[in-house]
Amino acid sequence: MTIFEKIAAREISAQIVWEDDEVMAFHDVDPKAPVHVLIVPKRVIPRLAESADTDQALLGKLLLTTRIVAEKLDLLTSGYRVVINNGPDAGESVPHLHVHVLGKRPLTWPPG
Ligand code: DGP
Repeated sequence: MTIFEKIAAREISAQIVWEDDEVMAFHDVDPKAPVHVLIVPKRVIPRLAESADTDQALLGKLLLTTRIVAEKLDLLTSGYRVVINNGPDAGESVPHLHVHVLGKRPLTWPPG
């Protein structure tokens, strides 16, 4: 099981922001901004590069869930960044696809 599957199974605790039968959103344990939430599909896709055409609806759902998180955590006006790290050069550390939502501070561009 991945760490995020264990969170979904309540074997590891997390501060959950949103959940339904397909996805869950919870606060990152090592936040890089005042708001740093991860959105994770309950069905494991290891990373974006290993997604398939049949994952289209679930991938769309992950992006649509960013709006729910932004509404819940008051990011709609101030703005927020959505990030997916894929593979070593991007710093991916958990092999279970996840979308980062970062906000509540100005974020520099380009990212490091
Ligand atoms: P990435 O580098 O894109 O693979 O991001 C993985 C993120 O997962 C990283 O920001 C830290 C977070 N993380 C790792 N383990 C846990 C955990 O047990 N609980 C929570 N809430 N977040 C975790």
